[in-house]
Amino acid sequence: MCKIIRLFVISILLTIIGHKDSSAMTMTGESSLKGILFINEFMASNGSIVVDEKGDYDDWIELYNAGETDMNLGGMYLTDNFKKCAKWKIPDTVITAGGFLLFWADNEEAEGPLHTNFRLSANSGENIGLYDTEAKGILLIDSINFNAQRRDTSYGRYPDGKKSWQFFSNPTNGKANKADYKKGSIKK
Ligand SMILES: [Ca+2]
Ligand SMILES: [Ca+2]
Ligand SMILES: [Ca+2]
Repeated sequence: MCKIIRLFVISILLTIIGHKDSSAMTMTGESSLKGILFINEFMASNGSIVVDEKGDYDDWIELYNAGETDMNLGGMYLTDNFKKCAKWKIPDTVITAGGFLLFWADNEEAEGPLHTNFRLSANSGENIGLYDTEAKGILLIDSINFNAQRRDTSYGRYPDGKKSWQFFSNPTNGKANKADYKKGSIKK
């Protein structure tokens, strides 16, 4: 929904200013950060794994910066609803090159800067979307549509930043994802 409206606006703008060279713009509706910044792991049913600053076992989302430079995420957006891309604006916070950053999806923004205004649904599954800043058109950086989730089990990419997703009985909040089985025995 957001994407279609944005592309429409961009095409109007290009028409108005007579701009023929669109190389500087991402006409596919995807951010230039796609493939660099990832939704890497999340947990929608945290019963006993990790607590936030207030001692709550809340849902969490881990981002991964596969790039070679530190990145300020300030102004980017996280959402659990693809029709509301700009649901929660990430405050000024840096994710280091090759680093991980954890957000609490607890709908308790008063608890700190990294607490979103939504939770994740473990029963029916839901969406997570990461979008670029308003100045960059709120273009899609990464997204995941997930099904029902298991208690105390996270779901994430393995290896970090790659296409394949799997459940982890040993969640790695804020750290590199670790497969449950031994390395070398991965079935493709
Ligand atoms: Ca909390
Ligand atoms: Ca939700
Ligand atoms: Ca992890």
